[in-house]
Amino acid sequence: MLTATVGNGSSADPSPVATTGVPHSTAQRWWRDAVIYQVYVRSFLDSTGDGIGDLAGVRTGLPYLKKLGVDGVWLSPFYPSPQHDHGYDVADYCDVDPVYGDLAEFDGLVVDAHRLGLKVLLDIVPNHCSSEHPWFRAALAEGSGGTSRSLFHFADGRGTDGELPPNNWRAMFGGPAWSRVTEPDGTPGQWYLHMFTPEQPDLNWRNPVVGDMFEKVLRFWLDRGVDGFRIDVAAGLYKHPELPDSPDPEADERTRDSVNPLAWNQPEVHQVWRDWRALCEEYTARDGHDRLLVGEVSVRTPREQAAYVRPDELHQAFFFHLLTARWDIEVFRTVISEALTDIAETGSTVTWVLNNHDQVRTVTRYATEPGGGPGAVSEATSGGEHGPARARAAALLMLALPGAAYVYQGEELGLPEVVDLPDDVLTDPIFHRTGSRRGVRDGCRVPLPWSGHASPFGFTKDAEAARPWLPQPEWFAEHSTERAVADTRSFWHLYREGLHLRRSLPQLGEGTLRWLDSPPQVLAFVRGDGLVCAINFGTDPVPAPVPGAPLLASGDCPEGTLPGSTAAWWITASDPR
Ligand code: ISL
Repeated sequence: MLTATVGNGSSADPSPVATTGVPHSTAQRWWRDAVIYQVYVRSFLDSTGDGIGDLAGVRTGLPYLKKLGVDGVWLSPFYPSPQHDHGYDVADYCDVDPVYGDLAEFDGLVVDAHRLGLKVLLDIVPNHCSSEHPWFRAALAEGSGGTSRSLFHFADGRGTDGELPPNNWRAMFGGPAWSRVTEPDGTPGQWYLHMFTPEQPDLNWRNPVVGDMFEKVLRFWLDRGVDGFRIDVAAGLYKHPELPDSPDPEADERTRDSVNPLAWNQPEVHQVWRDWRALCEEYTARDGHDRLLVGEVSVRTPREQAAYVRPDELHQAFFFHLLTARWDIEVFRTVISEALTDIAETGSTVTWVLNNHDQVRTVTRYATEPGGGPGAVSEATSGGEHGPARARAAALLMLALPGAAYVYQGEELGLPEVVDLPDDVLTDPIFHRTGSRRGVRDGCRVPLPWSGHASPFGFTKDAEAARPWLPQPEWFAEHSTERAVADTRSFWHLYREGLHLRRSLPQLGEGTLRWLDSPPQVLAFVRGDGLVCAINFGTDPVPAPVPGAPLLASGDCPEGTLPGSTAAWWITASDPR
């Protein structure tokens, strides 16, 4: 219900204005405040009964997503791949893995999506390919000195017989970032660089052939009608040209090298994004519709991230600082303020994200805080007392912030992380390479529950089907889409209502945000002329900042109050302070 209520808010002076500085989006610049739904294809919907989701399943689910109210989908990699990292190890960038369908199915998906008014984004993986890619196979076959080796980072080892890796870099998924090959004559040979698993050799972007290949790949998919790309590891690609030792390869976590300043965030990478942006503009010039580049840019600060979304580079970069923020009002306030200052200065909009296929789901993450970040989830916790309420509140906050947002499949169902998958079903290379469950990502990738009371919960098409590729717990029944859609108090209805209000209210989407003075546990701001959003990080109720019933709330708000772990939106005709 759209209830216009009048109120005077709290009494102190407002904080300074933060603004995105550009007018509300147009059809061309649709991405600036779009909400995109991340489809992890493998776990969305299985049409063939092999226990693995596929493109035909995605097609079937499109009307559901339309009803939810998102603007488009980002499809996780479905290219031919040996699946060592579930498709982030690409063997052929211009085809569909038979597990997921074929090109005709893909073309049908694009047609269906566009008919429904949904954009389609693909996941492109330019930092590395699969060790099964023809280039890497050729590099192995040609031996030391072969031209294909220059497409990757091959180097002689250190030590008397080259038995030591060329430098001390660590892989993101555990172990050294180098593996030694056996040369065609059977002798131990050179080493090659892989910042993730050995099955994902890093490409050498200093060789122009690599960039030329990716230009063809982008054109291949743009010509098939896609609306843009999510770019994997967009702060990667270039390494320090001399591949020297990292000053402190284990400064971050024991198994991750994400802070190695020589492996990431090299200045040369920005030219790639300028070239890709120019290519997108070429397509925009043809029909007036922007193609979107959204980067997975994992860098330390919002300011560093801003460099990737300069006007001639990527359109968007996921703002992971919100996703990694613990449930703490000051952390949230700082993260949001920095985003609005640093990213808005570039003329882009902030791209908010709370969940994705690499992270512990919010319902579980927030349940375990304060005290632990995404890597510190107790196995005993699966939602907890506060998790769902906090996750609902965070969702409403995210949808009220200026800019774009991404929703990860299952987020709209309030799906908790599956924290107790037995070791023998875990598929994540992080588990197999580190021997530890820390940071393991299977728990957020369990196939979605659609209907019914028992696994496969409608994920696979019939009872004869193979079991889902990861086991679904019994309690998934409580989170099926069928139940969620039928229950007006579900997460699903909260997301749906929030998404629909974003469309209908001019204050939401792009625009300004002005902080309001508020009680110590409450973050409150006003959007445009009179949409107030407040979120109570505490456990006790506080007086609502605006009298009258909220327009939308993440939980019950007894008259005039905002309970703990709750967010709400109000429309007010008076100037809130
Ligand atoms: O996830 C991260 C931190 O927790 C990021 O630092 C990092 O960017 C991430 O590991 C990279 O992820 C992406 O590339 C991987 C793939 O396994 C992930 O699923 C993908 O999102 C390798 O392609």
